[in-house]
Amino acid sequence: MKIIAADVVVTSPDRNFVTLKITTDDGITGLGDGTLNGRELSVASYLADHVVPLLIGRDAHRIEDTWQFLYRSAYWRRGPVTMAAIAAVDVALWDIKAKAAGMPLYQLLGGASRTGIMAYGHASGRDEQELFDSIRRHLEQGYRSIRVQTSVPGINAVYGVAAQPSVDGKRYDYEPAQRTPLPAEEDWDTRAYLRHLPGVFEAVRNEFGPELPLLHDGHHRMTPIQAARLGKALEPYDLFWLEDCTPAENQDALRLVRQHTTTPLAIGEVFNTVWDYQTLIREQLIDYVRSAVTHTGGITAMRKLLDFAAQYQIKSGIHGPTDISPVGMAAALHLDLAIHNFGIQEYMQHGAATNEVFRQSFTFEDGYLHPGELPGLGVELDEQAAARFPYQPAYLPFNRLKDGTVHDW
Ligand code: EZ4
Ligand code: CO
Repeated sequence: MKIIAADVVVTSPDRNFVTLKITTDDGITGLGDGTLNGRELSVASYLADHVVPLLIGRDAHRIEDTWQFLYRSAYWRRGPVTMAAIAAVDVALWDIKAKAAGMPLYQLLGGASRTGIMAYGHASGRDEQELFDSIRRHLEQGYRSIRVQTSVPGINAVYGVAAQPSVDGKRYDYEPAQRTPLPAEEDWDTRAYLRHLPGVFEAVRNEFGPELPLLHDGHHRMTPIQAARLGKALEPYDLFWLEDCTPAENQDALRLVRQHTTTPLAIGEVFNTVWDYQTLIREQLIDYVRSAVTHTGGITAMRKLLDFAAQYQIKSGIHGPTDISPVGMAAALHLDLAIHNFGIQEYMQHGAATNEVFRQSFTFEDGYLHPGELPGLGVELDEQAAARFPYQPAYLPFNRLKDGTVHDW
């Protein structure tokens, strides 16, 4: 089965997405997600200019060989653009192989290890009432696990807080990229955040009881000692995880955090290879791997990363914000269903225009996701609909401290 075409489709229904569509000589097509939020065109160019010409004529069945060829023949290794491009190819080839086999992809990964995939949603509020309301709405939608993000007195714009409910009044999710010509400037004050957050979790626990799994994302803003203090302060509220407490490219920093708190730690949404986790996994410094299939070299690389983590009782928490396309989400769901060390899956829900461009077979019922039973990934791209939504520049925001210093966002 030879690859005869590979097309890069950039579309912006509710936001920008980069999709690779591979076509084989027997007419099977496969889709891969290469969306890198705020840097979409770099991946599109990497694919169209440097990868597509290498794919034509290759045997579509040779997934491992193609992965190794793209990774090693580039000479320059790793990085989010390269690894997103490799992921797009890898996932499209898995889609093709599963369609050729007439099976949903999870069957090729070993079959289902569970009946459903526990998802968590993103609740947020500018004050306690708005936050409680957002949590209630997520519970009504069926979510059984909830990420809690809140405004902080003295800070104008905080990561993770949806400014207002969308017009349909149903979605409270936070969408960080903004269609602005320059990145929006936000502000930050770690001491104010550390003072405020434990009280918010105390209030949420008092209102919603001890059972509801609660998560929180620190979004890389603390020093190790600040993160240690927060983890300790949140222990009474029994978090499912504290995510990205420090900028974790310094893996050694997590030793200090780990020594001070039993709050479970999740890290890795900005990582792109297993090497980013080497110390974190080997020394058991984290509890959940947050990588996205889309940014970490696809199913082939994620499977190896999660198998490595499994030997250390570390579980999956695959990244699933709206900047992962429905194709990338479907890939995550097939993996989630198949692996033994599944932890939880982030799920924010895409908008109506995105769902029109990407027809999906996965379901969300009673808080559990399932990839469906269609052969392959179970996602179809409507290219005519995609063409109606051309690329629009959009950037993630950035942070400045009160004195004007740029801080981690
Ligand atoms: O800020 O995906 O846990 N989820 C997150 C996301 C990230 C965005 C960046 O593109 O931290 O909201
Ligand atoms: Co995060």
